[in-house]
Amino acid sequence: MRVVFLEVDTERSWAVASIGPGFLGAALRAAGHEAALLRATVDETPEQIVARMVAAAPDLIGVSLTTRQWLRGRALIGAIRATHDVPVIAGGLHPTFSPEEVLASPGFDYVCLGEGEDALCELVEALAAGATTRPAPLSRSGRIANIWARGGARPELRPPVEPIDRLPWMARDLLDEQPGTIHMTTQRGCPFPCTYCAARMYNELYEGTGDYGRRRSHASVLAELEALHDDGRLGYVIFLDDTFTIHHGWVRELCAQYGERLRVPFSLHARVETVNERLLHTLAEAGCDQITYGVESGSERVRREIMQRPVTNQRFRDVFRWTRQAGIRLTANFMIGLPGETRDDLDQTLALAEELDVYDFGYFVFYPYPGTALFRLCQERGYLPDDYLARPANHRETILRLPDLSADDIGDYYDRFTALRARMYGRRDGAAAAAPPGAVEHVQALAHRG
Ligand code: B12
Ligand code: SF4
Repeated sequence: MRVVFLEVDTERSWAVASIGPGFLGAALRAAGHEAALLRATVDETPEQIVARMVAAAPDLIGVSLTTRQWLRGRALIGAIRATHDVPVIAGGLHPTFSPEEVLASPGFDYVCLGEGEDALCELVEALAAGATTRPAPLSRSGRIANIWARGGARPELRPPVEPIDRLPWMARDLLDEQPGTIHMTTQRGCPFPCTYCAARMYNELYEGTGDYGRRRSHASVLAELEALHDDGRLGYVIFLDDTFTIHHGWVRELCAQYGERLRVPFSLHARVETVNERLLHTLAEAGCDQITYGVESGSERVRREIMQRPVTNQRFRDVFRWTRQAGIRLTANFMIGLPGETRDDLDQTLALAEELDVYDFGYFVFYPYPGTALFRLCQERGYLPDDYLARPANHRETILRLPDLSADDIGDYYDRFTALRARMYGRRDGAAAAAPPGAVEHVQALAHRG
């Protein structure tokens, strides 16, 4: 069977395509099926995308959706299905935590909850074996774990893939990477409890079925990188893991071998609580040239009481100083407009952003992702409008009605962050001219979350 993954761009394509289909496509190919990618760029009309999709001749369309991609994804799938009778399955963070809403939308036959490699292969086998009516039947027993069919009941969840090394390496042609830049994931799951984060919700989803937190072996990660190196494709490595620096022993061992065998510059995401001076020097010696830290707020109260991130501002100052001293470039992320935040808190955030003086930073208006603790709080307190799923999750304007901050207040702070960033870009103009090609794009691709 031929599965075509639809990648739904919501902005100019400055980044890699969704990671999920990279893994899913590799699993499908290993099972003897075909996988292809169709990227719907922002300039294309639905008619153009429908025509390209029809030409791609899918037996099944797969679409990976974050909440930001949901609105356009829904419209495109609706347009495709209005003229083309091909089954559609959606997966990723948004369908996993809003499955009923996705299945209620025209054109969506199946939703995959959680990890998709084994589930999608099973669905494709069932469809290939002659399931003529959709969305059911699915298998001899009528059910496939993780796959929710429209009109059916919520499925069982299969345990997380174990060992994670058994998964084939990502199908890189489905990632749409810039030549020379390689995106790697070495782990799944994050152990921290941040209340705004959708990534950590996998831990709750999988509670009772197995531990979602897993990491690949050094041998697996290095073998993949070496294969890419031998192909002449390894110019820069972006580690996409939520928090790369959780287990120092694992990181030190990887750095020792990476530094010896590959020596290609790389970047990663970390939390300030998970690094120390020694680790930062080890990373720098192996080739790490950039780290993105989630700062999120300059108000210790907001981090402690609202975000469940009880870390002090002094820790940021210390870690940022050590990172600089190790010769690693710094990027950071901030959020604006959380429930319970005040203008005073946002003044503190702006002040800390200015003080930390990073190479680049991302600043995002808070959007409550379905499934998260803050989503539930916003719903319970009536901050969330009823039609929230029909509103864009663009991180530039708030969808909330908050008692302590108006939409205008939030817009005002967003503009002040924009001005701060413009001043910062102005200051570093000379430095940017001297930066290696592609470095600024790496920063933009990485400065995207907490
Ligand atoms: C790498 C990454 C990116 C990359 C790639 C994006 C991607 N979708 O893969 C880039 C840099 C492009 C990116 C950008 C953004 N990201 Co991002 N990103 C991540 C990150 C850190 C890791 C993703 C990853 O490596 N996944 C590994 C794969 C294997 O897991 P997976 O994606 O869940 O896929 C599995 C299953 O979900 C399922 N599945 C997935 N898709 C499909 C499709 C089908 C058909 C099926 C059957 C199954 C299936 O099977 C897969 C394999 O098991 C996650 C955090 C996280 N841990 O998920 C945030 C995360 C996905 N990003 C997030 C956000 C908010 C963004 C941005 C909006 C940030 C911003 N403010 O600008 C942008 C815009 C993204 C967009 N296009 O909408 C949020 C999304 C929350 C939500 N509910 O929408 C997350 C969860 C981070 C967070 N803190 O909450 N991001
Ligand atoms: S924000 Fe980062 S550290 Fe917090 S739970 Fe999410 S991925 Fe983990």
